[in-house]
Amino acid sequence: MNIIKAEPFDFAFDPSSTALIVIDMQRDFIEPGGFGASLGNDVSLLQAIVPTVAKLIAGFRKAGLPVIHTRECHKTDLSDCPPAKRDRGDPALRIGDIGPMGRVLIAGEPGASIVPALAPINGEVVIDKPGKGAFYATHLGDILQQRGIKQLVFAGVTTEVCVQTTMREANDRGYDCLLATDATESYFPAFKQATLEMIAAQGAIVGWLAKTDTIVEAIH
Ligand code: C5J
Repeated sequence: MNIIKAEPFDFAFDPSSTALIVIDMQRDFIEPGGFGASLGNDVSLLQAIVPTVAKLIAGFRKAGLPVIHTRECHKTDLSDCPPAKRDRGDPALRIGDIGPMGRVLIAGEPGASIVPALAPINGEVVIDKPGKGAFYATHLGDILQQRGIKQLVFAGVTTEVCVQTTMREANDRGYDCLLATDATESYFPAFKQATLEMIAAQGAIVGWLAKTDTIVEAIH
C-alpha cells in the first residue's frame, strides 16, 4: 500500500483501486443565476476552489487513475424530485423553474453542466444523481465494484451537504474515504470547518483529510 500524509493519520491506498470523485462542480452551484444563488448564497466562495479542483483532477489524470464526476439534477418531468425537496423554503427559483441558465437543476440544461474548467473528458464516468448522496438512486456502487475501487478521494461542493453525504454513504459501504480539504467548499465557512472536524474525529470515523498538493504528490 502507498501512503498519503493525512489527518487524523496516514491514508493507505493502492493506486490500482483508487478513484477521485468530484461532487457537483456544476454551474448551478458555482455561477450566479443558478440553484445555489437562488437560495441566497454567495457563489464566489465556491468559484474560488475551481483551480484547486482542476489541479487535483489533472493529478489523477496524469497518474492514470479514474476520475468520476457527479451532477445533482432531475429528470425534465421532475418525477425523481420529491415535492418535499422542490417545495422547501422560499428560494427565488425552484427546481425546474426557468432561470438564466435554463431550468434549475434539470439534466441537460446549461446550469446542470459541470463548469468548463473541470469538464469531464472522454472515458470519465459522470453520475447524475437526484439526491444529495451519490449512491442513492444511481449506479455508482455497481461502477465502483466493477472497477475494483476500494479507496475514494473526494472533492467538490458543498462540503457539508453532497460531499459529506456521499462520503458517509461510501464509508458505510466499506470504502476508505479521503477528502481534499482545499478542493471542497461550502457557502458557510463554519459548516465546512465543522464538517472537516466531524469527518476525521474519533479515529477517522467517516474518513481522512489532506490537501490537494499532498495528494497529487503521493499518487505520482
Ligand atoms: C446542495 C450540493 N447543497 N451539491 N447540493 O444542495 O451540495
